[in-house]
Amino acid sequence: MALLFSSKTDDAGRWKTALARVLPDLAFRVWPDDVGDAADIEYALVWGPKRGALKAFPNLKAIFSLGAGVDHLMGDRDLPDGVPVVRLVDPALTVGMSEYVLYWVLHFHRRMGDYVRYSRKAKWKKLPQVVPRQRRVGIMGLGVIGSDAARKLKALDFDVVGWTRGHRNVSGVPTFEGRRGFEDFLARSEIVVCLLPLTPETTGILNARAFARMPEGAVVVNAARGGHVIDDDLLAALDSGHLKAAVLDVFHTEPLPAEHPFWGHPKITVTPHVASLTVPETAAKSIADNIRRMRKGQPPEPIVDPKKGY
Ligand code: NDP
Ligand code: OXD
Repeated sequence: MALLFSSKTDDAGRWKTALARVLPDLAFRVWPDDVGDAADIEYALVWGPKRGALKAFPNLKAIFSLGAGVDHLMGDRDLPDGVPVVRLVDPALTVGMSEYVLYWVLHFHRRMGDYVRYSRKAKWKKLPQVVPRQRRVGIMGLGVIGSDAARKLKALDFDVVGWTRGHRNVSGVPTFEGRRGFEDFLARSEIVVCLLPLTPETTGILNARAFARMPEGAVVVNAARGGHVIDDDLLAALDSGHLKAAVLDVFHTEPLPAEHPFWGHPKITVTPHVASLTVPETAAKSIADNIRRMRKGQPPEPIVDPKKGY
């Protein structure tokens, strides 16, 4: 009985130690050099595995994503049939994402960027202060992460709403649903935070039309996936003055290429896909809990719906 680890970016050694602490009887193998007997592999823990590679394991019971997002897997048409793909839900990952969202919402709400600029010029200038109840924040995606961020913004008294596919009940957070709700959602949101999964439906959703619907001076924070944004449309919306600023953690190509116009753009802040990092020492518990569930004959959770892509 073994787990196969495959990732170019996550630390195999740290994961091995973290999993050994919570599941000492589980053998840890690493793709591609330490796979051992393919028949031993029951679980895969992966980030962007080589396409088709997971088909080689006849006894594979579950594919665990090393992150909350599963777009790195869903593009693989050669995933083994009938093996569930399981998203990572780790409270520490969620908290990190909410920290990132709250940090940037507070930054723009309190106009800290302006004060940093004034400070550099030795300029003593007070700006009008808006109460959070009058600051309209819109969260795209009220899943595990979006609902946590929305609840925390609500607790700070922001006027926060969410946008989802179907109805979601997040206490005190009104939701807009589906394509039709999207237009109204955008029109009322001064700070738009994208926390959607990347699927065929959400690819390119932050485009010229969406930016035009946002109110003049709106701010975009994308902590989801680079594929949600049409880069040229974002640049045009910022350069025309319609949007005030964008904070981007994720990109079509990562690392963001040195020549990309996002680097150094006066209205864009780039962070290197760090909105929240998967920490093996906490996330191992979620994997172990799911393996224990499966050993008892229960399904792991949450299983990705291949039709929805998340
Ligand atoms: P969930 O699957 O829990 O939630 C997804 C949410 O998006 C749901 O509310 C869902 O709606 C909504 N949604 C999906 N498709 C659509 C659509 N077509 N129209 C409207 N709403 C839609 O995901 P998580 O909250 O766990 O994670 C969200 C994403 O955050 C990940 O997929 C990943 O890309 C990103 N992420 C980024 C990190 C970083 O460091 N930058 C770290 C962790 C995650 P409904 O409720 O109706 O199903
Ligand atoms: C994730 C990520 O999906 O880190 O967890 O992007």
